[in-house]
Amino acid sequence: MIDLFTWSTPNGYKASIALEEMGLDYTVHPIDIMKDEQFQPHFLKISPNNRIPAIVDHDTGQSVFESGAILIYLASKTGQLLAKDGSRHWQAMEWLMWQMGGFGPMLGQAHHFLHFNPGKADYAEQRYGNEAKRLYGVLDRRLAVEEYLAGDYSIADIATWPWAARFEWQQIDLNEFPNVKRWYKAIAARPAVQTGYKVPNPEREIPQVD
Ligand SMILES: N[C@@H](CCC(=O)N[C@@H](CS)C(=O)NCC(=O)O)C(=O)O
Repeated sequence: MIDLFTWSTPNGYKASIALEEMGLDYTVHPIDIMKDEQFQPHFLKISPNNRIPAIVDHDTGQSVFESGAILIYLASKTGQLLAKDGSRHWQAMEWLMWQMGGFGPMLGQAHHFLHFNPGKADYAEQRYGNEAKRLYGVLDRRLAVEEYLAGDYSIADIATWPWAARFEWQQIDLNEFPNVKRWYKAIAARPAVQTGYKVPNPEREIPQVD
């Protein structure tokens, strides 16, 4: 059994979607970051950077924070959704790190300035709006030559897709990125993604594109 500490955010969805895809049993512990629950001492013991998601695997006694590390941990535990070695393994790692270092952090800033605080900082809105478009272009070019980021569906897609699901907050029109749109819809149709997206809030609906 695995304990999952999470909230309804892109980084949280990565963990719940992976657990669903891999068919692992888990117990959800909501950490309401709007109420500063991420600063509770019991949570800081397993996630010292006060951020969700985090897991505790009671089979092994291992706790893991940072969504990328959680995805690699779960893939290693189950042997699923990450090629064991060779080129496809390293492609998945490349795109996972691209998401962790670029797509997630830059889009997080786009949410901050474009969605939550419009009109407060023109430079920041331009900077992160342009960076969002650039990153979607990178993703689109990759998905023009591969069905998924590392060939087969993998933890790299699970890391990236929940951030693309906030395209409206980022002022991104997925029709301008047809390969991303095709990939987005294919992943949105997966039952495990639909279930994982409702953790911990069952009322959350996946944003749809025509
Ligand atoms: N690099 C971390 C980022 C996690 C993160 O930013 N989590 C946000 C929600 S998406 C959070 O917990 N924020 C609470 C806070 O900033 O105090 C990861 O990928 O796990």
